Amino acid sequence: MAQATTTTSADSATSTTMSAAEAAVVILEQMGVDRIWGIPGAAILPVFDAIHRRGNIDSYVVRHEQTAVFAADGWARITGQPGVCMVTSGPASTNLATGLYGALFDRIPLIAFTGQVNVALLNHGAFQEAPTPDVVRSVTKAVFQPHSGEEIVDAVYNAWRIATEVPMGPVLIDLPLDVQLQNIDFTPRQPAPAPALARATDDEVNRAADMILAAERPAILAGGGIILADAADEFRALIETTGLPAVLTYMGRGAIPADHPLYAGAIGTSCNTPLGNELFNAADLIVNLGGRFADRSVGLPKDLKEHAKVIHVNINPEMLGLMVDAELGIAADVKDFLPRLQAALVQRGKTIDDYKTCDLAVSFAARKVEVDRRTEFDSEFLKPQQAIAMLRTFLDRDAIVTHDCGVSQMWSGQFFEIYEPRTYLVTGGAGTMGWGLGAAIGAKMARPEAQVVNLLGDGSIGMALADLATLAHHDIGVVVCVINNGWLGLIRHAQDGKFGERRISTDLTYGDTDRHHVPGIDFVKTAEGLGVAGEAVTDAAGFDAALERAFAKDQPYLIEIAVDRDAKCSMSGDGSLNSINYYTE
Ligand SMILES: Cc1ncc(C[n+]2csc(CCOP(=O)(O)OP(=O)(O)O)c2C)c(N)n1
Ligand SMILES: [Mg+2]
Repeated sequence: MAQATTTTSADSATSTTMSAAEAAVVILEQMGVDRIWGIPGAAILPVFDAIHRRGNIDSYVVRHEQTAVFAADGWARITGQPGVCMVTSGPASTNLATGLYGALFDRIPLIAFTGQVNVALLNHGAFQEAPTPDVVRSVTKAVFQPHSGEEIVDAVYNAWRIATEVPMGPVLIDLPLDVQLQNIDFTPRQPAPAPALARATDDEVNRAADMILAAERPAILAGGGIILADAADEFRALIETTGLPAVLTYMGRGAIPADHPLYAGAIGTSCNTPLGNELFNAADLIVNLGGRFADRSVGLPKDLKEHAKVIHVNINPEMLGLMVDAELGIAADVKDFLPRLQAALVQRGKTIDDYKTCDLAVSFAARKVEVDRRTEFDSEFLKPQQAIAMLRTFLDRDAIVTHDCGVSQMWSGQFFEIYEPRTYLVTGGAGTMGWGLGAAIGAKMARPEAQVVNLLGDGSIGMALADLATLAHHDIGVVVCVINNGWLGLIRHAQDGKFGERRISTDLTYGDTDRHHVPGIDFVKTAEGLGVAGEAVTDAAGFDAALERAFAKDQPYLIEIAVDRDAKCSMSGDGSLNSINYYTE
């Protein structure tokens, strides 16, 4: 069990006697926490009660624990600060595991509090005892189970430090009930200053610049690290000064606006643009800035190594060499690295005017329209591709969209253009169905003035339906757009492609309905029953009108979009970037 060690220094603040539960809340307040998401239960009540008595933190009850951790995650993706969720022991704590896993994968800072049985009852099979630390150890950055009131104080300060230290991640604090109730003399501490981030040496920067100059067709690949490091401005400056074409990973969306002339597209086995993959495949040098070389981004590493050398810059040394062996791997903060690389290239006399890849980028930009995917169809049923493209046109540039997992999400990865950092919230590593609604709740609370949409499939909303009530209960103006194809569509695609169209357990339709051509759950009635207004649409004109009504005021709203059940999605057949079937129907 990770036990806390004190890493903060005491200041001159005076000590006060209070319960350890209250001390935990005081520390959260000190860190600027003003809201939490959770569901109380007997084993965590002292902390909830301290929140109530002190009155400085708003507690938002949700309808399933996983929504609490997803909301904390969404909050953190917008603010850059840890979101906080709080649940009880046993099944409530194990319900957090999926959310913690996704946050660790995507390096999102959050802090989860769980209740636990009294210390003396640990390992005795008491009611709702779960081995929470063991359950979550491999899906958190750290886990604490304090066995004294003083250790709770250490744990909360250390959890905050660990969650926010780059690479960030989720931390869980498991609080035995009796320990929460212990009275302690509490003295607030000054949080320890954040450690300096890893920095490239001058030699590394120079070697990177020299490799770029020696390449014939270098391309810059931006990953999610650019977003997490708030380095989009530095990234754009590098691109604009040098004329190097930029391709983005799925997590890197927003690093440069999609309508920027030097944005060459997105790579991926499914969430790509054709040009992005084409440029990536044409490059003889890939400079990966803040990405992981995830399999769904780059396809098969051996294909990449056949045509390109690699420079890989990532703050997390564990990412270097994990998927792809780089000729030059640098563990560094991209925000520091980018301007230094830019200066090194400019110093070598290379700018946008004379850079040889400039022509390449411009020719790609010119071809953008030519090879762009089709978004208008004259078909009997509305195509999901068209609906997603329409949604993009309707929304503000800085609207936030969250996704779950499925073929609808892949269509969004292909058709939903992103213009600003921290507006495209996706469960990149985990691909979690049921995630997007919770993430949208956290995001909307972090940016109340923004349009926030959870765009997802009918299977995915099925995993989060109860938390439509959370939108209604707390009046959170998230608009949920359900692409209803009546399938676990992505899996059906896989059955069609690889298992001879043997479609087992992927058809979600049942019963008879005259509402439209996708029988099954009536999502509008369900939403209304939970207190959220909504409407179902079946064609483009209807969808446009529904969007107008949904965004006419800041309100929770659900639009069920009944789409062509047979629409085909372009994606890779064998996991490589070279085998994508590009459908135009
Ligand atoms: C929690 C979870 N369970 C299972 C999966 C596997 N999975 C990926 S996509 C998918 C189907 C998604 O269906 P839907 O939300 O309707 O989206 P569609 O593919 O039809 O657009 C499934 C079952 C997953 N990603 N997450
Ligand atoms: Mg579906």
